[in-house]
Amino acid sequence: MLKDILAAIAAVALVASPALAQGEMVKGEVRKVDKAAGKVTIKHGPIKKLDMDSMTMVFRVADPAMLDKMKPGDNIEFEADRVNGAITVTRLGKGS
Ligand SMILES: [Cu+2]
Repeated sequence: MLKDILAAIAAVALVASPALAQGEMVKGEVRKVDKAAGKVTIKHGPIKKLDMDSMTMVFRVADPAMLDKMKPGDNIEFEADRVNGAITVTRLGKGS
């Protein structure tokens, strides 16, 4: 019983720990939001894991609700990854 509780607490701590849960955060500026297509254009900084330099490009979003939190001109921090071959915003940082 106590062991189960400790295991549950450890699991929560693991998820909540930014150092472990967080991937590479990228800084960017929103240029265009296309809700109909589920896409956003971002002028982004370098993304090491995708071997990308700074550029302006179109991203898909993992969750359409993310588009409601972005508007042109916003400075955001986000995480991007390749999902089914498409470069996708997988997470928005705090304050985005
Ligand atoms: Cu890019």
